[in-house]
Amino acid sequence: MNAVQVRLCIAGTWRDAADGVVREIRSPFDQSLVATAAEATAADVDAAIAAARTAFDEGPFPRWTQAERCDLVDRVADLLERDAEAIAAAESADTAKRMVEARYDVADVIAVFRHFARLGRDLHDRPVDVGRPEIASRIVHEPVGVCGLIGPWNYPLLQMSWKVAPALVAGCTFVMKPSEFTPSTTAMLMGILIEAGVPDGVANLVLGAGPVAGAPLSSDPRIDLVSFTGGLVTGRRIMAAAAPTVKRVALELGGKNPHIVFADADLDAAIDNVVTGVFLHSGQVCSSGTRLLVERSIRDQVVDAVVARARAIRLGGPHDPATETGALISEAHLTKVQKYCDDAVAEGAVLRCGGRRATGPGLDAGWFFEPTVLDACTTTMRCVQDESFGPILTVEVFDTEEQAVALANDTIYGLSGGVWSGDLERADRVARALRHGTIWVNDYGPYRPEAEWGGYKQSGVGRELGIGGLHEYLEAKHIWRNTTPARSGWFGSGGATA
Ligand code: TXE
Repeated sequence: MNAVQVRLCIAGTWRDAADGVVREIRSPFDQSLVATAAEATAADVDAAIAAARTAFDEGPFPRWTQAERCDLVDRVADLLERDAEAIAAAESADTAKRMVEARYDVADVIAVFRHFARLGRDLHDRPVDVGRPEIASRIVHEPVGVCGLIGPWNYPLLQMSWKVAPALVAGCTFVMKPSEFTPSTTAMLMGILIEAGVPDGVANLVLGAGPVAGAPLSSDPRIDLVSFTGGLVTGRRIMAAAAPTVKRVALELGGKNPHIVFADADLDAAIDNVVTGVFLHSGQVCSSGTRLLVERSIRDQVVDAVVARARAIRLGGPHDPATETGALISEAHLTKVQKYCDDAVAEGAVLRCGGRRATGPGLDAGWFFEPTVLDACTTTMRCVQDESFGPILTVEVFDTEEQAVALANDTIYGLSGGVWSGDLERADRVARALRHGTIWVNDYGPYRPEAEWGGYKQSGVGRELGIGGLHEYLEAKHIWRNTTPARSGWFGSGGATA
C-alpha cells in the first residue's frame, strides 16, 4: 500500500503545516509507512479556529433551514457509502484492526449521519403554554457556536462522526482534531464534507499532537463547545482548560466495565460474550467488559472456559482471514499494558493466561499483547480500578445480588456493564441499580445511533447519539411574545398591584 499524504484543511483549503513538518503514520501491525500527516503548528490551529469563528458569525450556514442542513448530512452519508471500502481500508491501515471490523465501523458511521439527519427533520420549536391567550411563548433551538472536536485512535472515524453529524445538523461550525496516530479517515471525511457542499470554514481539520493541535480547542475563547473522546487524564485537563471561558464540555472518557454472570444464566452464551466483550479489538474499546464478576458456585466453570477461549484467540494482521483480533495501537501503549499486568501480579492477582507481548510468525514486528486473564482479584486492586485499554480481564467473585451490584459500582467510572441471568426480574433490578450509562442484559456490546451513549461519574459528561447527542450542540432559547402589549404597572404606581 502506498503511503498517503494527509494535510490540514482550513477554510476549505488543503494545506501543509506552516513549518512544513510531517508525522509518519506507521502500521501497528508491521511498522510499514501508512501515511504522512501534516503536523499543525499553533499558527495553523489559530487559523482553523478563526475560520470556524468567521463561518459561524458571518457565514450562511448557521442560518440555513433545518431541512437544508439535514439534506446536506444525508448527502454526506451517500458519499460515505460510495467510498466505504476505501475508508475502511484506511481505517484498518492506521489502526491495524481487521478489515471486517473496519467495514462494520464505516457502516456504523453512515448510520450515525442518517440518524442525525432524520432527527434534525423532527426538531421543532416547542410551544410553552403559560396560561395567557395573549402570550405566544416558545422554545427555539439554535446552534451552540464554534466547536472543537477531539477524537481518539480506537474508533477514529466513528467517534468523530458522533460529533460531526450532530454539529452539522445543529448549524455549528467546528475544528476537528483526530488522534495523531489515526488521521487518515477524518481527512477523508473532510474531503467528503467539502464535496457534499459544506461551506468554507464550517468544517476545518487540524492534525498532530494533543498539546499543540488539541489543547487550544479547549482553551481558546473563540470556541464555544469542546467535545472530547479519550483518556480520563486528558479529559480532566480539557475540562480545566475550558473552565475560564465556561465552554460547554462533552467528555467520553472510557470505563472499567463490570460483566456480571449469575449462576442461573445461559452460561454458554454468557461465556462467549465475556470473551468477546473484553478481547474485541484487543480491549481497546471504551465499553470493554474488563471486570468479570461471577457468582461463586459457577466460578471455576466460567473462568476455566474463558481462559481456554482466551488462549485460542488468533492474533494477526488486518488482512489475514484467520486473524481474530489485532495489535495494540503503539509501542508506548504496549508498554503501558505490560506494566499494568505486571503490577497486577505484584498486587496478588493470579495470572491464568497471557500476560506478555505476543510473539511468533507474523507478530514480531507488531504491538501484540496476549489475551490475559487475571484471577483472584479484589476491588481495591489497581487492575480492577484503572483502565488498561488492553486485552486484560480481571475476575472477582460474589455471593449475593447485593454484593454483585456493590462491586460493580465500586469504581470511579460508569460507562457500561452487562448482566447475565435467567431471572429477568432480577436482571432488570440489577440493571437499574448499576451506575453506568449503558447496561446490556443477556447480551454485551451492541449500541444504536438512536440510543444515548455516555458515562456516569468519571466516565464523562453529557451524552452522544440518541436525541441527547443532538441537544449537546443546541442552545434552547425561550422567546416570549406578547400580542397585546401593556404597561407593566410595577413602578410609579406603588409597586405590584396584585
Ligand atoms: O489518549 P488521549 P491516549 C484511554 C485509554 C488509554 C488512555 C490514554 O485508557 O490508555 O486513554 O490514551 C488528544 N488537549 N482512552 O494517551 O491522550 C490526543 O491528541 C486536547 C479511552 O492515546 O486522551 C487525541 O486526539 N487534546 C478512549 C485525544 O486527545 C489532547 C479512547 C485522545 O488522546 C490533549 C482512547 C490536550 N492536552 C484512549 N492531549 C475512549 N474513551 O474510548 C491529548 N489530546
